[in-house]
Amino acid sequence: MKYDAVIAGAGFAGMYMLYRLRELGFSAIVLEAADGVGGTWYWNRYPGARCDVQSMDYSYSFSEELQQEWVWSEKYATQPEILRYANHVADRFDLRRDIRFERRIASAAYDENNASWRVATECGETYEAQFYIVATGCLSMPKEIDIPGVERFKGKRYHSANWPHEGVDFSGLRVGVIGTGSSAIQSIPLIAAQAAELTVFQRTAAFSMPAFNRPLQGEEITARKANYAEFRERSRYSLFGVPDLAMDKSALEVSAEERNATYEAAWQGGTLIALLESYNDIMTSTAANETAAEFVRQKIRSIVKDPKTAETLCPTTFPIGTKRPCLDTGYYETFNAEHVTLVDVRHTPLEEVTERGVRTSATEYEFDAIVFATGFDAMTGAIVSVDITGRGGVTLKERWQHGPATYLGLMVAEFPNLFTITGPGSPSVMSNMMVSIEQHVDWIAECMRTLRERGATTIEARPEAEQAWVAHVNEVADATLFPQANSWYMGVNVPGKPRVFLPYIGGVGPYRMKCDEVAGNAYEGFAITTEAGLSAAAG
Ligand code: N01
Repeated sequence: MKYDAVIAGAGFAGMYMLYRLRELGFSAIVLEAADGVGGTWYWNRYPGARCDVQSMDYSYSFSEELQQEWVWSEKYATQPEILRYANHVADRFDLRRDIRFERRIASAAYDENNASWRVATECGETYEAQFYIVATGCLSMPKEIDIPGVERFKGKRYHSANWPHEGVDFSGLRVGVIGTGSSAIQSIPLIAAQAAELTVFQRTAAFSMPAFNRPLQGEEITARKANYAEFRERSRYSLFGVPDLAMDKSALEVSAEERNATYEAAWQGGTLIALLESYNDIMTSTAANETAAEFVRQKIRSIVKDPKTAETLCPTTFPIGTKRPCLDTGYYETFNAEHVTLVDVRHTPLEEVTERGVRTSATEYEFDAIVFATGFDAMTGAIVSVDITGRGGVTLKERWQHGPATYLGLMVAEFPNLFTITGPGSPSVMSNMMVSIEQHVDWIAECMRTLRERGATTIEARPEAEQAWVAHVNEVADATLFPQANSWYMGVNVPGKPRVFLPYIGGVGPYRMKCDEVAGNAYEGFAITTEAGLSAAAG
């Protein structure tokens, strides 16, 4: 059977894409590797996993009934609650009948003669569709563990992004955790609460702020729901996909007292962006940034009792915000416990995993279990893990060998009718993903509707439009401090990956307006073809 669209992935992007296409009368099928919906929330079941965008923001806005009826229990929802929500959405909108589970896509090839995609699964099935829509998520492909000897370890080995569904009991065990990014920072306090001994291997200290998570109160839920639509609209035209805070001053034009009072209020608010949005130059001026960074370092020093451990936990090698900041519940406090040890692997590098544990340049540590919270091949890893072939047999992997090139993060030249939801070059991970997912899905659905109306068969990014967009993405990033960090935003966490700023930092609102303008100008920068050949409609 031939579909209008094959959608890869049944996370929040794939589910909404299916919903919208059905609404427009398109036939679509979703192929999903897991045996359930939820994407990242299906896989990342490590202890303490929760979203660090507030639950009433991190949810779909497309259905007024859904957003009015669903009741989030906490300021920051846990992974099980978010997965329940994803399942509720799948049932409520009867999505499962068009999702094929346990189908990992192996390849997708564009057939120029039929202007269609042939998508093959690892289990040997083939699906044909006019459009191939990639909804595989930005942080879904765990990066290969680049520490020698991992297979040798005789104890239990876990990865935060592929956690056993039945959970893990660390009671009485000697546990090692490798990594101190968001996943580790959320899980470490809970693992420490069970383990007999916990050793944390830190390569780069992270900036983390307290989440001050709490149950949501009835009145605040009612108040938000009374004008949810207006609130969502503000998020859509914001910088990060949540309503902007007023940022009308430089951090350097106010007194130290005023600055510290502002930072303290932001800290107490328990959100990811309040501190970074306190002033308008924190992400562009090294001096301004340093005031915020030092504020957090002082907090770390005030929480962690052992001065040496506190200093090791203080990030000093990158500006605050240029690596994804973390939200925690009791992370720094955990290092005050007698049975918790921090190992600075910059000082004593991790050499190998052994049969009994982990060896650094200084000593061998013995463990019953090791948790790898070592992160992802972000933004491009999941996309190119499928062997995607475009016009003339070109592979996407080859096209992106020096870094991903897209037009608007939505399409790639030479890959007609291939859409990437929250692809590289779009705000994606620099935003509340729900807002960016909905924006991309709506844009793609409207584009497909327009093509159908015009009798068009293909749409493809023009190379010159793609080049101009890539240049713009870099130009905007280069005006900030982001390129200074060795972050996964820059691809640097994966050995051999080109150093390129992957998302678009120009802001969710301006980006949305650009996408709408392009569509309004007859899909400027895209080539659109009909059966009869190239259309003059696209600029
Ligand atoms: O991964 P990470 P993550 N030897 O890449 C270290 C989102 N997320 O899974 O920084 C030693 O951040 C690595 O060290 P370094 C969120 O966007 C969201 O924690 O490369 N160490 C780092 O400390 C987040 O940013 C939520 O020097 C090694 C850690 O492992 C993104 O996902 C929750 C190493 C990896 O940290 C990724 O988070 C969780 C090695 N060989 C995640 N290799 C919420 O919304 C890696 N490391 C709550």
